[in-house]
Amino acid sequence: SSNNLTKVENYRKATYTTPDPVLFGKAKGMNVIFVSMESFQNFMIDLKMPNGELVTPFLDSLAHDGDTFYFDHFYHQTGQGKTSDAEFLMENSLYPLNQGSVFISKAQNTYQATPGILKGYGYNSAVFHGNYKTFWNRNVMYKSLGYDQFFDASYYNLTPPNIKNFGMKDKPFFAESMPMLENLKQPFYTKFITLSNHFPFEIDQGDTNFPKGNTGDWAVDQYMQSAHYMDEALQQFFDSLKKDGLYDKSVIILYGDHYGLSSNNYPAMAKMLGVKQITPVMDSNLQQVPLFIHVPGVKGGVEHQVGGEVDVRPTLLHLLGIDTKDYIEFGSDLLSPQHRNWVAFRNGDYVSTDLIMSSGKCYSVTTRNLATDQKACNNLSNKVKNDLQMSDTVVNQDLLRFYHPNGFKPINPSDYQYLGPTK
Ligand code: GP9
Ligand code: MN
Repeated sequence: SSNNLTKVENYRKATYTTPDPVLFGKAKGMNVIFVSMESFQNFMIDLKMPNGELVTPFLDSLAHDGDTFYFDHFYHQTGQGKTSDAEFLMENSLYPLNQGSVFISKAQNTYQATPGILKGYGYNSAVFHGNYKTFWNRNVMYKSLGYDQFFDASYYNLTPPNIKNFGMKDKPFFAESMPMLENLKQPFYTKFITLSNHFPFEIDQGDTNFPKGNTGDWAVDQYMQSAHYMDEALQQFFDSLKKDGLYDKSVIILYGDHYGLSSNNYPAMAKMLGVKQITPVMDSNLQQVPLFIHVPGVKGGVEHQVGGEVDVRPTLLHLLGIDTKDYIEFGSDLLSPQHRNWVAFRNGDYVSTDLIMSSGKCYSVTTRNLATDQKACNNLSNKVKNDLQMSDTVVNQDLLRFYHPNGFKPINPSDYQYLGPTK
């Protein structure tokens, strides 16, 4: 109801994070290139094989080159919608649903997503993904988000040896995407969704020289190898962007969509990480996924603030010089000095600078033991639940139908058709 919308609007006004005045607009007019790194967790950054070799040397170099922002306390916030939940968080700054996939159950809603917002600034938008368009109901949802084009599996050469598991392997995926990317009208807003590092993390012989791990847990061992393959594919993608000049004109954002290894793998992971067992606090830490943001001409560095996928939208829009105060969103600009110091997980758990709620139990960040200040835990718990609930109200009641941000032209899904390549 409009009553509920007013409540949400007031909440939103009270939680809005003002942008950093120095960084605001530093990427104005630039292209945007998102890369969703399948199942890629943050503990992999700087991880070495027993022989001392880095597992993901390219991403490690981004983390330390000083030109890229690398967020090392950044968390996924996905639920059952996995990759699609991460996409939803990133582009709407709303939480996904408690159950099922919001891409499937709420694709007919009204959204004010980043592709739609950027349309008003002359941007053209496209998604690249080596699986078929109906997976996760993307072909329906992307219309509601305002995506102009969707280069799905039908645009790629899906014959062996290019395919594995869900679709295109990352190396041929990026290689075949380049001409399509280069043909887009600029400025563009694009998203590349990788696939190779998906469970069961299998890599064909000859696709990389990198060995499997040797923990004895096949999933963990293959994860090392397939993450390395993805790392090589990303390096190849960056090289192509540098060669064709897009690198200097584009904000590049890479993020791990959600965890890849689960509690089934914790015994082997404990061995690998050199600890007795994976505690609830460590389980919470393992929900960290890396986030990288490269802005041409802007110095980066390692950023330790606690944040999550919901926070990326305001961070990006502020870099592009678009103030988010008129939009209903639940994130907080990661690069703002006023960035909020907690992140909500979909199940009501959370992490803040001081506290960790893991499986409903509250721990202290400093001692890593059960927290003594129960009141502080409960306070934050209530804040987190309220944040999730407010977002759920927006999504479940389709409240953005009634909301009209200044200067935003409503998205009409029937304006879009993803017909496939013209043969
Ligand atoms: C499939 C890809 C993987 O298109 O997005 O999906 P996931 O299982 O990670 O959600
Ligand atoms: Mn995924």
